[in-house]
Amino acid sequence: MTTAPTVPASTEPPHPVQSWPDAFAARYRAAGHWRGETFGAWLRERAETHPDRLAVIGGDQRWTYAELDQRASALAAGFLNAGLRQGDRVLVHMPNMPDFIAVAMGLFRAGLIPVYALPAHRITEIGHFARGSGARAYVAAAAHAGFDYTMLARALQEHQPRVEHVWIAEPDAPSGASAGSAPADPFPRLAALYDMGAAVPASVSRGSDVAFLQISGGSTGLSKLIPRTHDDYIYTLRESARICGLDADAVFLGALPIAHNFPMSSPGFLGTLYAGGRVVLAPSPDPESCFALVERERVTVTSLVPPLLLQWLDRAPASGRDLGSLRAIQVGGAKLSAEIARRVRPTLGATLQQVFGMAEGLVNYTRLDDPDELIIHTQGRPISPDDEILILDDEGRPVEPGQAGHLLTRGPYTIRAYHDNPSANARAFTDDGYYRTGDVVRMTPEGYLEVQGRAGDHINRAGEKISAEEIEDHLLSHPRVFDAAVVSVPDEFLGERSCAFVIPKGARPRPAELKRWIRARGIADFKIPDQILFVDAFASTAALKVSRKTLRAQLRARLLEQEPQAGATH
Ligand code: OOB
Repeated sequence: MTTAPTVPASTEPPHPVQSWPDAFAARYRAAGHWRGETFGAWLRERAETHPDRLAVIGGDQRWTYAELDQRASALAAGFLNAGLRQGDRVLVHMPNMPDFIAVAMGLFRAGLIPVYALPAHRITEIGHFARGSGARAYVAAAAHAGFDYTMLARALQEHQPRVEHVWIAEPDAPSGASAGSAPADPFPRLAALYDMGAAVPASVSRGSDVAFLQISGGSTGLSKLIPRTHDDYIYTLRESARICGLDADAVFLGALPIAHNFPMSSPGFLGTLYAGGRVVLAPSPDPESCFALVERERVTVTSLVPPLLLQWLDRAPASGRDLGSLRAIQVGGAKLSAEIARRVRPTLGATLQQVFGMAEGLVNYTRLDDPDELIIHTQGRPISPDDEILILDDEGRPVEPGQAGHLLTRGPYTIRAYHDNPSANARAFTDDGYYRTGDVVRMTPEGYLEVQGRAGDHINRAGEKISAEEIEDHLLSHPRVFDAAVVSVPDEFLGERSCAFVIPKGARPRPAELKRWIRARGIADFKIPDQILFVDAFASTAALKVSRKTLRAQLRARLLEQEPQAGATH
């Protein structure tokens, strides 16, 4: 007797979607926010209107709009020829290099979905994104800042066999040719795809399709994946470019890693290209290399996090560089102090623009012509008249005007759900679709937001978000750690740094050993605790009844009490 072969349950991971209730979608379309534009189509349109205008500059590459468009098409064809299918997810793990932009545009054109990782991410994070997104391919730079990404690619394929394809970009490889010496790894080179001239349509997507997955700052546990649609994201590009005064003469310097939502789209490199301007990519954000690029390329605008701004302010006067082309310096990602904000115009000769945004959506800007008072003291107001803002007390009631409370928001470019994550969605979104940002803010009489801090337990280290829980889990994996709690400590330079309280199990390990241990687990360097303190116990008798959140708050208070100077040391 024969039995029918058992069909394994489908293991196809879910396709990313993002949808707003019909009435909202209709409203956003009627208002002209969502226009059915797609990335692939607008790039082609720009390339046809001004083919010879410079679009992207980085390393020794200078690409016009026509060249960028051709490269996007060649990559789109190459990815599809290799066997990827429309809707497949592709991890993009690259520093600031022109290939990054060609890859993003090529994936859009092919209807493939980029998943953006930061250059600092390591195998643990990349594995998590690969699993969560069901990625079938990984595109990385060969090496950057002393790290070999081809090793990571090998480890990734070993652990995630679904990642069938890897392409490696060589920095400064001569265009259209593969790099000179034979690579030490088995992976195909991205540059080889540029040689395939196959014709592909400008776009195969609809405006309502998910264009890419961005990663969340990760306030609890590991980062979540954020599906953004062509319609919603292009709306932010169009409006951000307008609010920031970008046009065809704009020259944007990508100093922060452009995989991050801020330099990507607020207005970032995508907003600049959308406006027909020019993008200059800095390989590193350090002031000297950036100042040289500002002078050489006549940069008009850039985006920085507060600690980087501090370095720029310190080094600009003695740099001997002509920074006179700079019109606006955008600062965001973490709270900027008024003291520092005040120094921007006198020192850099440019208007400060504060930017308070999140990869989930909502972005606020101070406007370039706002009075100094608002530019220096607030984090701006929303992009859209249809951004809805709630500021609620702990019980969920609206606060009195001018009082601080929890910021919730919904609108034409704020997501309604994370990708494939019901438990996170239940926590992060209200029944009527508001996103709980986790930020505590107050609103000024002019309708501008002032960020007071975070309600949740994450550390905002120079704009890089670190989840306390994620690092505690890494510490707990060490055989000599009984318990651990990670808290944020104010830091003059970083804004916040991380401190891990550890209860040892038996003999106390050395802090350096614990740091090595965590690093060896393959996570981004910025997540390694800046400081490790050993304690015998966390709290007195009630310890078991204390929530992690309360515990972290107690430890933090204890630290600041014992070391009042903690806020002033590095
Ligand atoms: C940006 O995006 P994410 O997703 O890395 O982090 C979002 C969080 C916010 O919820 C807030 O806690 C913090 O970063 N944040 C700020 C801030 N800008 C962001 N806190 C105080 N002041 C600011 N100006 O960081 C991001 C995305 C788009 C544009 C700008 C920043």
